[in-house]
Amino acid sequence: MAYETIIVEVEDHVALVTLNRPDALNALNDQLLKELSTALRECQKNDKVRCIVLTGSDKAFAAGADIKMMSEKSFVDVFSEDLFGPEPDMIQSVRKPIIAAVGGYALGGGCELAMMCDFIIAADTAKFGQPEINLGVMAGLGGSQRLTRFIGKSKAMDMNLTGRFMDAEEAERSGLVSRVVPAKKLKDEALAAATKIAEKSQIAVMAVKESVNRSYEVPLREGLLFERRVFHSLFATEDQKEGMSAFMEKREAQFRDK
Ligand code: CO8
Repeated sequence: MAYETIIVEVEDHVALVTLNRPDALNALNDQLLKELSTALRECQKNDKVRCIVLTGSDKAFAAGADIKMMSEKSFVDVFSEDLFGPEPDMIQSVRKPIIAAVGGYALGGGCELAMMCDFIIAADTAKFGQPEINLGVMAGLGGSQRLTRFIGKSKAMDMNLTGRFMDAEEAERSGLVSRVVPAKKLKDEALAAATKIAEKSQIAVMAVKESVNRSYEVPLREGLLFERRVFHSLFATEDQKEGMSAFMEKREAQFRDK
């Protein structure tokens, strides 16, 4: 499918999805979110894709939801059309891992989109923020919920109430991002991480994603039981036999996703 607001490239089992509205610093509008959710659905169906990297430009991962698109809307408009309701649900339902590679601004909906991914690799130029308060509104895609779970109440309140930006170093220290890399290496580092994931058993990879995400939904006791049962179930796979045999035979495992 031809897209206008994103670019999708598939190579070596990794899909690189690049947000591409440079004139608006990749601000999220209806078209971009629809194209993104369609592309991710295609990646989910495509057997050649084993991991996904979502990125933006050097200047901006995404500077938020499109303010120009929203400015004239009323409550009735946004409530009736359920503005930005369905697409995030679609992104959440992708079972293959999605790495956000964030350089420059990740603000408002941009920060929230990055948090919908499975983990964030940040360039040293990255700036995260929930500045919706400056527009007389508030976060609407996870900035008051996911961010609070990721970095804790105090910092989430600070960011959402003052609208201040957090640089990459603080974001790593606070647990928002998994690692910080030089801006020039951002794409390569994210693709290398994705390639490494693509080499694993995809059954185990999906099990990991489901299990870690579960930890945000259920109490610890339930989560631990879920984890243990999923761990047990992986013993029904050929990949478990192959992985453990390969270790004992001191060779690389050849996973077949079975
Ligand atoms: N929406 C639309 N256009 C934007 C946005 C945006 N969020 N951000 C930047 N742009 C546009 C600018 O208008 C400008 O376009 P033009 O040249 O036509 O005037 C172009 O991108 C370049 O931007 P700047 O000239 O402002 O670039 P600077 O380098 O001076 O500043 C900033 C960069 C700091 C990123 C600045 O652009 C900025 O503050 N942007 C807005 C950030 C923001 O407030 N984001 C939050 C938006 S609201 C939101 O995300 C809510 C999400 C939840 C929705 C949930 C619904 C259920």
